[in-house]
Amino acid sequence: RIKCLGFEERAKLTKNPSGKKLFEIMVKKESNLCLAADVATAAELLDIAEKVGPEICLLKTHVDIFPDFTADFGSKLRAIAEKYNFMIFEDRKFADIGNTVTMQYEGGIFHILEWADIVNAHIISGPGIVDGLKLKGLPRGRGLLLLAEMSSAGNLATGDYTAAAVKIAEQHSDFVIGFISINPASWPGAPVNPAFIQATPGVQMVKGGDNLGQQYNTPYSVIFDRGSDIIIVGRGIIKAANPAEAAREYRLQGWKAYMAKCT
Ligand code: S5P
Repeated sequence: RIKCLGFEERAKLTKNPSGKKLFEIMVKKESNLCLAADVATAAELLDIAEKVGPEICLLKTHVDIFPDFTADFGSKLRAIAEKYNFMIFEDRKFADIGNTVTMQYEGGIFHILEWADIVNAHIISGPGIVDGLKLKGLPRGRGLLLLAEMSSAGNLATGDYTAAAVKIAEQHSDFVIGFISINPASWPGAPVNPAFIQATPGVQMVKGGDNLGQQYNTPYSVIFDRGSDIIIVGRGIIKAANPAEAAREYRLQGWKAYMAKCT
């Protein structure tokens, strides 16, 4: 096994301020846990952010699911993120041409650029999508994750598509901070540049899935076997009887797997 660089060293390799801050928070909080806060309302999101805040390095939102979204949502969430020292990732999955995504990123009702440290994008439309998002995001110190793989059954983000995501990331390493990935240890030429962070959805305490194609692996298999850095956990935490307790358990499992790999 190739010796693994710690998050502390990797913070120094990234060229993007949000990527650097994320690595630093992970070290400080001993957390490689991202909460996928897919709750029903903005009010519930702010509530769960308060409860789970101490356990997470990153909070992932799907802001377009909230019926009660208001213009002050971003500043309220940012205040909680400051208080507990986590970053905010809007899982917007931009997919259009460069010019269109600049408007989707900045405008509309949600003004994602104003409050999200990190967003993500598909590369289906080619590298122009990164140029577009970068035009708005980089001056604000924001970062971008590229979807190199997906967790759902039958998805098409495999092989050459995954390799293309890595190539685009390398060409924009000032703005791209890493990938949404499933098994980066299996990519050709792995491990990829350690400046890039790997974040993996489809995580629960037991392997399995839901009835709409989601596929789950355990924190240990994701971090230790599959070479990821961050576990993204949604229903494993938000549907638990005690989300704060569940988040703590995921944080400990995720961190233990990182320690087993890197020390
Ligand atoms: O390939 C993917 C990419 C993402 S970002 N598969 C995913 O499941 N996600 C997101 O991760 C998804 O949108 C959801 O917010 C979260 C997984 O939630 P869970 O409840 O299945 O843990």
